[in-house]
Amino acid sequence: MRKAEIPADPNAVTIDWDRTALVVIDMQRDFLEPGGFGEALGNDVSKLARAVGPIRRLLTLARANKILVVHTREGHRPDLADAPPLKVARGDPRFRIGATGPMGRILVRGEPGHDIVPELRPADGEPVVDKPGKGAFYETDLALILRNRAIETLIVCGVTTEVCVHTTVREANDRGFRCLVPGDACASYFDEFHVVGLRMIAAQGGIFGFVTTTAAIAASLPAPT
Ligand code: TIU
Repeated sequence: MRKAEIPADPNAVTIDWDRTALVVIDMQRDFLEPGGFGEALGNDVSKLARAVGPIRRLLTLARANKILVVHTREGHRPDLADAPPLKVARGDPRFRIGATGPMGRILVRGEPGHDIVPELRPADGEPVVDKPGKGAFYETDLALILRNRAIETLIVCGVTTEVCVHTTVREANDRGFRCLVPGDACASYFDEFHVVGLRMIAAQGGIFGFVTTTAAIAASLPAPT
């Protein structure tokens, strides 16, 4: 047992690092770089870059302290058999899921755009969960991976705050996990959604999680040597 108290909104939480996982949501080129899914949806993808530095710091800390790291990627099979037709049909037909862009077919597994950005590349042995939806538990083996390690607390970071991070935190909360969200290690295409998304998590006594910072997490762990 490695207990720590992490300052958070609305209150500090006590966690056991041996039963905690860092879950990095969808830090994929398709969302962060021009020519992918995020831009196809009409977004300014440069707004997501600010989460990269804090997530790198969390990854370094987690790896140095032997904390489980799980990465997720949103995307679909090349035949799109797992892509709901209504999801595919949304938006400009030239830039839909499965259409070919500068980083390969948009939001399709195995394509360059589906990859995690190079700065945050998974280390050997870190599970990568491919998910067809916004939530990381929906039609994936994430719950099994976490249960096999007796995980009870998730530190959830990544993109975007109000879409895949939020959906995953809500799913995790309903499954009995305690969720800590370092706000600076999350990002959104919409400044106001990022702020309000974090407020929604912590409101009502932490209705489905606790909002903290990368610095607060770092302060509770031995620094990497
Ligand atoms: N569009 C948007 O904000 N997000 C997504 O489509 N997926 C994730 O959040 N990963």
